[in-house]
Amino acid sequence: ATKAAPVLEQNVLSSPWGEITVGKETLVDYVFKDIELWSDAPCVTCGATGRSYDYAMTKMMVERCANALAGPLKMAPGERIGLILPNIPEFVVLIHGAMKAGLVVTFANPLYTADEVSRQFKDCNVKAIATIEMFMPVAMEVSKSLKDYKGTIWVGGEDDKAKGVFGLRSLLMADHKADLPTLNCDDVCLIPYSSGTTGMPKGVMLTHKNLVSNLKQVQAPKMMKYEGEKGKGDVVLTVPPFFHIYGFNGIMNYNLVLGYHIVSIPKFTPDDYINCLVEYEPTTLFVVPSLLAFMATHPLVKKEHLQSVQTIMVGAAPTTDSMLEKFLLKCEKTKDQIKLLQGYGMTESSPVTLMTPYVYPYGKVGSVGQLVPSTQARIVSLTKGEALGPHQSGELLLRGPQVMKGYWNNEEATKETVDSEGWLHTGDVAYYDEEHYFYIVDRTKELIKVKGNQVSPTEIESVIMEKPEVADVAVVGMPHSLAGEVPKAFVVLKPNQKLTEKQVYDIVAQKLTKYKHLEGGVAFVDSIPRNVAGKILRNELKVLGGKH
Ligand code: 4UW
Repeated sequence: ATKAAPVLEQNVLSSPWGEITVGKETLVDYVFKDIELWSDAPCVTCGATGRSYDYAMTKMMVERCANALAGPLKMAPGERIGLILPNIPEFVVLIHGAMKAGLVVTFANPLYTADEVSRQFKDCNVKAIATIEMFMPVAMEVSKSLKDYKGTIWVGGEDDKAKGVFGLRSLLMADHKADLPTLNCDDVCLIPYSSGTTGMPKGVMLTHKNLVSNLKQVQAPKMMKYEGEKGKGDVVLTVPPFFHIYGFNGIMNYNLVLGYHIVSIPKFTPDDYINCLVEYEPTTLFVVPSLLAFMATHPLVKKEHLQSVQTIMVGAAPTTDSMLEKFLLKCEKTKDQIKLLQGYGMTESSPVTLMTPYVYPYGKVGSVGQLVPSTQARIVSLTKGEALGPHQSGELLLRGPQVMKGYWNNEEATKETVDSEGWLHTGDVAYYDEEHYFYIVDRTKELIKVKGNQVSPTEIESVIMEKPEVADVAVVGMPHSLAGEVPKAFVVLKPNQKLTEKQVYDIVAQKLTKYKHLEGGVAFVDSIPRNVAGKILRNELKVLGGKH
């Protein structure tokens, strides 16, 4: 079942799983297209509070939300709305409601500082924000920096007209009627932020067509078990955030299309997670490697907790064979009893491009899988740029209908990332074997991944550079057993200036969210190694970092 597809000219590989039909559906229509088949089945449940909506209720709330946004909030098609929300059932309502109203959604990690959110929301000119009580202070502060701001939606809160606050409940209860626009599948509907191969986080423009194509690709008949099993009543427990492309499209939308019951928790705690395993008996878990490591190694997680689990999908950062094996040992199950699937993707590709098929040979554990349908790949040499054959490592290039339209307001970065032939330059180093299974071995881009979260070294560097004592700085990712990587800073001080490691740590901790903090440490050096073009030689620093 896993025969490689023929190699095309110039070592271009195509998917062994065929093609999808790229259609004209909009994301919200596609996601709820089969809802009559399971309208009274549970759709999305908060694993911490038990709050739950069935499919019919969710769809009705989506429609009312769209009308409220176009009505009382006066949001016009194409305008941006920013979500500052953890994984709660209302996330589904707000994001699909906004898209149904023709709005473009951008989402931020709710644990971001006001500075971080503000930078993103200003960049794409957000005109309304939706959030929960805990993050209202951030939302109100950020809203002051936004032009033509139209209002804040408070999930779980009441109207406060004087402050421009709309309670979600009262918006939905009022059942407003507005003129909703006719949507075009080529319209941008989502702008998540990614640092790409270099620099600060940039808005990634994804269209309905990009996102729907990817949903079709990951449901490829033959590649996945799911053919003919729709609506079977799977229960999915997921922690990866809905405000990241993997959580939003790869998990939320994917499971909505299939009519599955999505259980999530707004904040990971071992107790809540284990309670969900026991109470909901999930058949599928969506995880990142650090969560897999938690289950495999934490003494609180017992094999009895994992008895209902049939499939685990892991991705967003590298995981190891030995961690996968440790997990199976913990469950006392074989790979035939629990399928460990891996996927690889990027925000810039909606996100999935490589995935292990549901059935694959044991020896391929550790691979991120094969090309999903309608996707092509090339591996090009890092030095000369020529296309390489099997078992040769080089930069991974990808092409398919899921590749972004471009970066928001940044033509230069777009051109550097998606070339004139449509190839997405991933900045990841990979190779493939004879059966066209891919293996990620390294990264040429600057990106640091902490527990699956993106960390842009440029962003941390720019915060440290604000200190007058600092002459130069570079941040790199250092390997870490649980988080995968953690950031470490190399700082050059100006002559006769003093800063302690703690002071540098604190500068970052004040401005940026927790997973961006310098857990890899701070080292003071005489100079930062750079090439002739002034580009930081990060690999040299990584080697040095282990010694400092
Ligand atoms: N192994 C090694 C991996 C892997 C990886 C990603 O934040 P972004 O832009 O996007 C993501 C997307 C994750 C994802 C997509 C689809 C999927 O099926 C799945 O797993 C089930 C996960 O994280 O970061 C993109 C970068 O993250 C690294 C890699 O460097 C990539 O360019 N990355 N997945 N399996 N590294």
